[in-house]
Amino acid sequence: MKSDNGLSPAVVVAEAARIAIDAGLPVVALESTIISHGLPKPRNLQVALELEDLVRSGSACPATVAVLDGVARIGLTEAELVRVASEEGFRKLGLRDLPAAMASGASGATTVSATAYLAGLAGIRVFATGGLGGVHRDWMASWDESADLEVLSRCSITIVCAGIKSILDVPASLQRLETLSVTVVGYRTEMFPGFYITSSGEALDWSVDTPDAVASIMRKQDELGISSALVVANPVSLSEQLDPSLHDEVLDEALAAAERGGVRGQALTPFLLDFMRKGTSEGSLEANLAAVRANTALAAKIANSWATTPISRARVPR
Ligand code: PSU
Ligand code: MN
Repeated sequence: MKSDNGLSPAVVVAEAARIAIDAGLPVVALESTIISHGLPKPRNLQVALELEDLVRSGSACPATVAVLDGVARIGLTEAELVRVASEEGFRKLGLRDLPAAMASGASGATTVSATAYLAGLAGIRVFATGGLGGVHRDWMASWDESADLEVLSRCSITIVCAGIKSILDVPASLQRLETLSVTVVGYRTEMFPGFYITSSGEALDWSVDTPDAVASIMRKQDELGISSALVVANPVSLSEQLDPSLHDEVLDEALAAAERGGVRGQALTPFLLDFMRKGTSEGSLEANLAAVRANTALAAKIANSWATTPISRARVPR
């Protein structure tokens, strides 16, 4: 059964987002796992609301994505954002989890993989997050590679991020993105960002300086019929990065603690992020937030460059 816009009734696009998408206005998708599993309560709710406001003040329509009571929602009300930020037992849903969660009426936050897929279904082309998932540092033994990477190889989405989370094996993750034919461009940088830190030390092949330049690449993807993601890697500023030596020191402790505790699978990334936050007296949290804010603001600019109806000719619906 399909509704008017061709989507299943279990996939609901909020009215403001639907109007904006249909009118070709700028829209930015936001993921919810960073809210439910990546940030501490109650700060996470403030951040969820702040990110949506940042998109609006960048003249674009925000659409945070989550699954609530078995319904995939693209665009949440404030009450729904409160559920994502505070409900106990809220699950973490990658793309493969969506059918099971929806069939059982479960609620959960969507990761980059699930968000990219659902945003694409709804016709949203631009998405902002903090740091992508990637290959974990013990990948040769654990085979733990985030589904984010493979899903980005088959979703037509432009994702603005501060690189790959530095708790991961960044060179291996970049190698996987190359194998998967995902285009990666630095935003005003020749070096791939390091999530909490400005540079990962890995060089990039391509760099752009303006939102219009990103939109030009998106148009070329379409002209070529390429339906994989475009990763726009936007580094956290030097003044807002986590001290790199503190980063390396605490990360070693975090990885050792995860190993000792046998933390694996979906729990590993949230465990490492939380360990980093505590071990850096919230320094990693501030760097993470600086990155997400900057990525969200840049995503709004890219959505404006991409939109067929510039915002000056129509107001963003609320
Ligand atoms: N960016 C952040 N914090 C996060 C995430 C991204 O700044 O918590 C989330 C995203 O939802 C991403 C997920 O998809 O972490 C990756 O989890 P895993 O490594 O288990 O695939
Ligand atoms: Mn994993």
